[in-house]
Amino acid sequence: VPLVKRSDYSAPDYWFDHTNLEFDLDAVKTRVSSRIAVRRNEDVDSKGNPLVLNGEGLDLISVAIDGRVLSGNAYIESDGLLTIFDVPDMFTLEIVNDVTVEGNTSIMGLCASYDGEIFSQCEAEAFRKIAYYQDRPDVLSRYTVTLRADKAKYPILLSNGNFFEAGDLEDGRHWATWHDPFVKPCYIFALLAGDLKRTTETYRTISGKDVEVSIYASPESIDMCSHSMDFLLKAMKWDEDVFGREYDLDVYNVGILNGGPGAMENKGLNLFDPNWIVADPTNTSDDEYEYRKKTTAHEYFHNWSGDKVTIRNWFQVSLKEGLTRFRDQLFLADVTEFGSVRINMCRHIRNNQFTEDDSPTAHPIIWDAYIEPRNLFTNTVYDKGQECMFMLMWMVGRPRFCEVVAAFFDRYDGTAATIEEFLGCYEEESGIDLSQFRRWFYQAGTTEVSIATEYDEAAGEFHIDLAQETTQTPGERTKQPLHIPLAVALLDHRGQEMPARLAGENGVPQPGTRVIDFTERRQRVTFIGVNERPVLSRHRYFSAPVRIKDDPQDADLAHLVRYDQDIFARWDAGQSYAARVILRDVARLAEGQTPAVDDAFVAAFLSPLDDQRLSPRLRADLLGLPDERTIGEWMDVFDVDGVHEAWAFTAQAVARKGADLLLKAYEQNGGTGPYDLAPETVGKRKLRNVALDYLVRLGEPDMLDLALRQVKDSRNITEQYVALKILCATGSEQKAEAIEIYRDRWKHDQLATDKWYRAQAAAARSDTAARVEELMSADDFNLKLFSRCFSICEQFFYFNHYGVHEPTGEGYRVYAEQMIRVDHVVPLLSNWTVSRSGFSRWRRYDPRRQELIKLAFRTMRDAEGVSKGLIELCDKALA
Ligand code: DPP
Ligand code: ZN
Repeated sequence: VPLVKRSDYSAPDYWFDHTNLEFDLDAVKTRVSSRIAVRRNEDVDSKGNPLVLNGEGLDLISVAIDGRVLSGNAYIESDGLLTIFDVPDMFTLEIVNDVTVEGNTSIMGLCASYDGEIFSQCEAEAFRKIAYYQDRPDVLSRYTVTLRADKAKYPILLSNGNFFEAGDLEDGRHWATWHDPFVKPCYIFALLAGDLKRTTETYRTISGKDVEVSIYASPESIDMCSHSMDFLLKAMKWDEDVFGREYDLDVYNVGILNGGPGAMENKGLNLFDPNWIVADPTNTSDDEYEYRKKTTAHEYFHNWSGDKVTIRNWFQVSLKEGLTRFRDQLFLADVTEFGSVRINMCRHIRNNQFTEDDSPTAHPIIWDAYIEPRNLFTNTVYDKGQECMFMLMWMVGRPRFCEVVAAFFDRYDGTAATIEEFLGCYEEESGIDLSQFRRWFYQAGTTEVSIATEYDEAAGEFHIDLAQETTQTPGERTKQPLHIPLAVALLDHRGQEMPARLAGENGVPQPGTRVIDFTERRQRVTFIGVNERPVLSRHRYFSAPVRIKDDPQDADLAHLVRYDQDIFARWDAGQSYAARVILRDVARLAEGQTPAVDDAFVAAFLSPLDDQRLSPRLRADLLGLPDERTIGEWMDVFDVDGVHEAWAFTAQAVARKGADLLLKAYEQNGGTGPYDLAPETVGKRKLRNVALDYLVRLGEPDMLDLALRQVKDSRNITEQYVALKILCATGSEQKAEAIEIYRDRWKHDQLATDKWYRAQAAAARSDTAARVEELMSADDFNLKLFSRCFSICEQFFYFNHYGVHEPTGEGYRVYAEQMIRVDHVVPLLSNWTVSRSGFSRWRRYDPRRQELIKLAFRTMRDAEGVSKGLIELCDKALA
């Protein structure tokens, strides 16, 4: 399998100025006729070069140039390439081919959805499974698309751009033509044909243009789309307000299909699986609601960051994904709470991006080489890429950064751009030199920042000694120091921010956050005029995606947990403190001792619970213990069993000490009606559910009944689902009853039932693997129902660390067997799961687990008929 290298890039030999596509759609076999206006690229040495097109799994019918059908020796088709010789400098290329649609569940190329719609998914390199083309993002073309299909089966015919014309044909067929006036790469081409219902709103843009915004969905789902429509309209307005981005087409269409491509930003025709967008208060939990709001907005924001300004090649994918995720995070922060958004992102990065950096697949944001471009959509590309955008924003302030981004969009509209071009634009607009900052994009690995402090009472000076070191990653020998913006503040004994000046600064000292430009391997920072020993609040608002290594006293951590005004730093102090306490117990257990309750920790950790200055949502966030996976990151060898036991012990200690307050929080924040989605109510529900989670850990029948009652009596899906999930983690009688009640109530509803699977797959128990196997192998479990299969795979193999790594080793066997089954049906999902679930870090576990994990990778790799992406991932993991 060929390796594609960044250094091998060269511009295409030919441009495609216009692309006309005609589809005779059919669920078995579809005929595609393309007519492309081709022009030789004068800027490269291409004279006399053949035209090379990608095409995979297609049945070629004919090739013609300027109306003349070519004979078989004018071209060669082999290994996924169609090479046409002796072409003129400018010509019309016409190709006819057939595509097999039937049985294509891969979510690549032309596919049939679970309910029978025909749709396309082309990112990253699947347009070549539809038509012969230069399938690369830097070939930009204007598209006209005509769809013909049976009118009764496919009354709706959609493609990119603006609707042009439609009409009827004989034999009960009809046609529709769409024209997209803006150039685009083929990976955001899309079509959709089906019997779908529609809901429409008119959006008036900032310049007064009316856009018809429509969502198309199945008759069962269409009434559940009003919230999605609302997200969309809010996102359109927000992008105008914050980045000055106006929508460009006359229509904006969204299609929702079961087994659709997750969420895909095709120009003017976004396609989704319901799990990523449908948000109805009856079946969508609060967390999902927020996630879908963010995803719906994300795909809309791609219209500028991805579609209008696209990427030169797949090495630049973070230019659209990192930037767009940055935009969706900023949007989410604006419509919820900034602190909470940062906490969630940090949690996600620690568990997923840092671990990716510490795996055999570690790579820089700008990759050097790849085999399967689908596997480039990583946590590093999205999340580290997004954090680079945040750092660039901290450096100039939000308003200025938004102007820089707007200038970039204006300058590169209609082109295939690079991250270098983005950084160059930033430098020009801001006057800041990014030569050192650039390393964030080209260097893999997580940077660890060590912090030591020293207070000189006599001199009134506070020194911070910083050192940075980046973890080793495969194939990179030396690591250069990065430019790290590190936000800090000094707190006094009352927890107030102290006024202080950095050595060398003049003027009146100001309290509040200071951003240190940390650029050397080692650097000393001195605050002057410090008249009492301060407590350092560091890494405020997660100002850089780095791991902090410091060793404050327990009392200082407790002080920060009680008082830090920066919500992220406050949360993080609680996380460090909790991890420290749990790790002490892990060590005790390893020596055969019993764990011990740390009263000072428990008291501090519970303090946010009755801090009335905090919103309920933030209180809930602060009360969350770092999960087992995160704790394990502090250990050289992950003691899975020790961490599991010590974690449960600490959670129980918090629950016991806080029982009264937790019960009060439970009672005072509950009883919310079914449809109230106001942020305050959502926050209250969150706090109530966190309280319930702790209370159930007490193991008392009363508390288990409380959870069971919540499943039974609550009229709110979030409350029902979370209580079910909490009970599933127990070995109680109430669990079985809750499982029955929930299933019976929701059996008619797909998305609510998906959560029935999730709740069970989430249980951090040693019998969960067996349950997951039972659920996935049951007759009524259809691997093609994407939202369901995704729900269980994500929840179990990705989130449930203990569930898969439990001591018997069954988890690994189930992992390998189910991934192979999934790979045969939807390789996209198996690749996604395997690339994210962290098993490639098998070296972090004990020798017995190492052997079992390696066996799982070998089993998957050697299984018959598995995808090349899965083989690539297994080979990398075993290397
Ligand atoms: N659908 C994915 C996203 O928007 C890939 N483009 O992030
Ligand atoms: Zn995206």
